[in-house]
Amino acid sequence: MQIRVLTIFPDLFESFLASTLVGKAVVAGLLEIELVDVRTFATDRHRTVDDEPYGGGGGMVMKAEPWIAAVGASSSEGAHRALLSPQGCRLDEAKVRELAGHASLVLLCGRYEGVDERVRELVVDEELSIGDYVLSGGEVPAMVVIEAVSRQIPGVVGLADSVENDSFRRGVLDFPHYTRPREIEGHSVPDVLLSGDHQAIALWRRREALRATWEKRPDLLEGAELDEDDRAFLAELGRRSRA
Ligand code: 9D3
Repeated sequence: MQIRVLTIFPDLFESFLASTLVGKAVVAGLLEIELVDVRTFATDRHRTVDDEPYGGGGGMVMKAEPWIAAVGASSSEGAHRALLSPQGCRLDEAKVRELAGHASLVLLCGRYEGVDERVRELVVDEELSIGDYVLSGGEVPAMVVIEAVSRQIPGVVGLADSVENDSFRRGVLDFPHYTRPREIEGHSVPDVLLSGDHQAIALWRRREALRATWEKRPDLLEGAELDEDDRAFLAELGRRSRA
């Protein structure tokens, strides 16, 4: 897979790429990432990338031409072009899998009050947001997209020393984790985890995962894959809470 990032702050990506699983995927040849500095596509003497908004108002708007030129120069035929923007479709695990299905992605990171609308009209296939809160630009959202999409590439998660957490695929949150020491300020590791009884541990983990989901994200249970035991346990939680 190939991802091109169009930004006026390519430096923001350096330590992200050097220090994370994404960087390992690049080194392993599973992923190719290209950073494109949009400012190099500005043609005037001062390499201007922003200008005042038509119609007035506060803030600056990113000029269309450098973006259109940057996409034209760096977009391989058939690449999927996504603009990170607060007006975008909210990113979730289903959207991440869809993005990972493209052989080539181009991520456009806007800044300032926004990007001239002609960029969206002419060279963008879709707009993506990472959630309903205000950030300063599309760079951090692009890192979110890159990290989530990379994990979908076969072999990438195996490069980490952790195993994949596919909780969102099944609609249930993760179970609680513990490591040494056994006790901290009166808070002990549950005995079952020290029992060596793998079946009992698996049952405990499943139930704690269900409990966490029920308490923290009950909305996820709607789409969760649940068996008869799961449903019985959730029904019991419900009865206990009403008692
Ligand atoms: C306070 C400015 N807002 C006026 C209503 C508009 C606005 C413009 C530009 C808000 C944020 C931004 C910059 N953000 C992004 O480019 C962005 C973003 C985000 O802010 N939140 C979640 N996902 C994304 S993706 C890109």
